[in-house]
Amino acid sequence: MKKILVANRGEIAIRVMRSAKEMGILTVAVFSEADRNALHVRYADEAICIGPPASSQSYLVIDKIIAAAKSSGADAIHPGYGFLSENADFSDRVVAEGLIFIGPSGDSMRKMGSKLAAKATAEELNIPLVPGTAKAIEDISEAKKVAATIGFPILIKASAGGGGKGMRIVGNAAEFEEQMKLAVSEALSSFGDGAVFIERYVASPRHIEIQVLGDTHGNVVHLFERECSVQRRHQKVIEEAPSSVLTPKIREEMGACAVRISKACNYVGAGTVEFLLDENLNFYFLEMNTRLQVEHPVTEYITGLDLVKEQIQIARGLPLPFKQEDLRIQGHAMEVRVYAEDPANNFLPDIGTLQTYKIPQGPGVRVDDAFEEGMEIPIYYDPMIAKLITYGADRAEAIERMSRAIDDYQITGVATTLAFCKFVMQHDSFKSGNFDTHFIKKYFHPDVLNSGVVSEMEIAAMLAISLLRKSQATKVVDHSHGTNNASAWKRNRLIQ
Ligand code: MV4
Repeated sequence: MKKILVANRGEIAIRVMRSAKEMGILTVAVFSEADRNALHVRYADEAICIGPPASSQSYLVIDKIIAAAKSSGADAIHPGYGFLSENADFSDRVVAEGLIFIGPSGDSMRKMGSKLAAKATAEELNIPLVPGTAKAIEDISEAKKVAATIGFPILIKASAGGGGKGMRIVGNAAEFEEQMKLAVSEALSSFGDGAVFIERYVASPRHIEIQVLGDTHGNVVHLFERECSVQRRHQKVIEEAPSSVLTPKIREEMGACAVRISKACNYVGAGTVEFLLDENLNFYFLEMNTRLQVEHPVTEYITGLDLVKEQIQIARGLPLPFKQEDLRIQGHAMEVRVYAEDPANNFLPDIGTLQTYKIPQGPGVRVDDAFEEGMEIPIYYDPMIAKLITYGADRAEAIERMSRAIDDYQITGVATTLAFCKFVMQHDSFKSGNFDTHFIKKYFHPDVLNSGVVSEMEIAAMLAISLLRKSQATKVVDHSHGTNNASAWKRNRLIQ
């Protein structure tokens, strides 16, 4: 493998290219017309325009990606996450064209792409599942009986869905039939597949996922877990590794289940097996994601591995260079996703120019981004500006470092979720590790972003300083030593 085309954009395209460069492999970027000046284009050894801004006319068009690979002489394609990364036909096509797909086969993707098929595989392997129907529901009265034995509330899920799409909670038997019909028609129109199934509704779950790596020789290891329970409308906000609640025994059991299900679908490359964990620490298999995930850096921090390099070596046909017993968790890592969204305004995406953009630095701080000061956030794609990842000897240090890094992050020109992430880091429930997937719904209200940040006394002090400054025109030194929650750079901006 001498040249990799990265079929993606933004931070993940750059992330992949960095590892390729370190391995002496050339890189090819593809870009839409909206991304002409994007950093992934500048970072690559060469770049090819693949069409108009809409991803349906550029980043999602298999023929254009293949043509770009051919014309650039790339011998491999890395799909990143999102876009074509979990498209089984794309994986097959890349291989059929004589190129290397850095990821699993189309067959593995298909086996895990259907939730019902994945659950059936898990059941055969004695992997715990949430009680429910094992097959698509065809007979509503039959399903109603199953629901009654499981007990309400139950959850209806679409087999072709994922990430929470097409889910419906049903509180009692009276609502069941109507909700069922709605779920089927929604599944049909959204996914072209009306298959739905039901599960007992786990009321206060945590979302724990296990990272796996499989090679082409049948070896599979797990790289422990990530906890992603802090989510907003199925969009992950905070991720960490390890989870603060797993015991070594449960970790080992979940890891073994993840390895078994990966082996069952002949998994090759980096993948993630998702579980729900209930209050009694019972875990249940949910689904498998057949790609490198957004939150992979927290796993890199605690294992010391470079997951993209591992993906590349696996795609080259090399056996995994370590065994399960060689792997250890070291320290604790935390990741927050910085979005151009306004937490004070129902997280509405905010577009605009990054007037100020200065990233935090220092020990244990990593920023995966694809922006520079003065750049615009394009409207066509995901509004994620960056991933901010911190590492510490333990969870408390990772959190303290994250709070500091958030304070040091300087972004003006667009609203961001940074202050919201700081709120989470400072919350007692989060700090104590006592939280579930309802954390944001339970604790977050836009008002919390303002309370305590600037007191009346501080406003009076700022006013006094600013008046003094005007009259003396000399530099004012701030001696408040962070007595409020705003970082010094923000306070000074207020003063000016
Ligand atoms: C559940 C559940 C409760 N009970 N299944 C949401 C995403 C999809 N992968 C599965 N999801 C859930 N499945 C049962 N039987 C609750 C969720 C869920 C959730 C899961 C993980 C992280 C955040 C979540 C937020 C809401 C619901």
